[in-house]
Amino acid sequence: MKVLILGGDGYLGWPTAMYLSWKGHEVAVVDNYFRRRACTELNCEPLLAVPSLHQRGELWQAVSGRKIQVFIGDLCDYQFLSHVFQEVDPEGVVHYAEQPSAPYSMMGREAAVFTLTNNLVSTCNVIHAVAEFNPDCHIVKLGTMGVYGTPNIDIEEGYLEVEHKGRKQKFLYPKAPGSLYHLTKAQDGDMLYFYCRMWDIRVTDLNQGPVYGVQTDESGQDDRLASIFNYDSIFGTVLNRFVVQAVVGHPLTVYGNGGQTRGYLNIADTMACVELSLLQPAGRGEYRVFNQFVETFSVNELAEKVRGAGRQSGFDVKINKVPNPRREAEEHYYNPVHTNLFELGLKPHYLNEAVLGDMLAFVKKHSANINLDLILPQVHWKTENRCNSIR
Ligand code: USQ
Repeated sequence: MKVLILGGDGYLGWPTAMYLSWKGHEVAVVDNYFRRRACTELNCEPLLAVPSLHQRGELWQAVSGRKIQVFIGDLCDYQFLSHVFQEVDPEGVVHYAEQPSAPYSMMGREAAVFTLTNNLVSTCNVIHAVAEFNPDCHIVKLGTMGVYGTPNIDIEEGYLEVEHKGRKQKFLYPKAPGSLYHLTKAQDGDMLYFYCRMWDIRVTDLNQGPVYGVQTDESGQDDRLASIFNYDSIFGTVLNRFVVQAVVGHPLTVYGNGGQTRGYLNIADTMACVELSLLQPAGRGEYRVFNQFVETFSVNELAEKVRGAGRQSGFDVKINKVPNPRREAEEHYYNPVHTNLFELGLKPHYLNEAVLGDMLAFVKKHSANINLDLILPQVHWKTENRCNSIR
């Protein structure tokens, strides 16, 4: 299949490109280097420096014998996107090209406007490019479980059937996102659903939980192929951060009471879910939603798992509750349905001591690069608490 990966330089985009390329798909990647620029500007560089996207493509070709076509540019520029679309003529587009960090989106006005503009205009342009150049092309957009918030009822996969005054109707599941970033994912979902109804495009929205892990089968062949791995409080996801904190002997930063529960998945499962969705596409006019995670944990449970695995690997891991910089429920009901991807054939990886042991070993190998200043949270959701250095 000819696949265009938008955001192909990112934490998930690059491993997905290699995964699909290794599986025999014809892959092209696009990126505007937002993540690299933001890390440099905010001085929160990833654990290991990564070669440019062109260099990654060349390295991959040397290792695998397969070619990944590279385009550098901005999806908010429709002329650029049109050029890429015509050149690649994709059957499937994987849209990862959104500003992905909740704390970044809450840093201040400029970051908020950038997040809104980038995430919504890029999605709008992708929809228009599909409609203009190949209306049959399937859009697989990375969404987030965070669009649902933490309601006191079970979370269904995208839709909820409501009975009201004796009549029934299926609606998109109500959304209650907890950051501006998460809000843009609710808004882009609404936009895609709208164009499915108006123009009969095909869309799969993958409502993904926080991802953990760094190495995949493909990047394991050469560390220079590894994903961008952030452990700072802006771009790092919680389990990746805890593993780094364990290695440097910093107490694990549990925010608030630590009862916040989310659906987690291994980076390898993200790759598999994207391929399963591409190979079994949504129908014309269908807005299909999958809840993409494997198991749920509270932050406290994650911290205990890291402490246990850390002990096995010789690290003395301490846990410390820090005041929660976010506004989120710290104790809540959480029971999301997640059967669709399993029905499509997902063979999940579970979080266990071996997986954590591999992550600890990888981080230890690069531990000389860890900057302790990046561990504590810098961005506070309430404006009056916002940190001066970020404001
Ligand atoms: N947390 C801590 N300590 C930390 C970091 C985070 O207790 O040091 C807590 C947070 O308060 C939150 C939970 O861990 O309750 C998850 O935080 P996260 O930073 O791992 O995840 P989040 O900000 O929600 O965003 C990440 C990705 C985002 C994706 C989302 C899926 O950055 O792109 O959409 O996970 S979900 O969380 O399901 O919305």
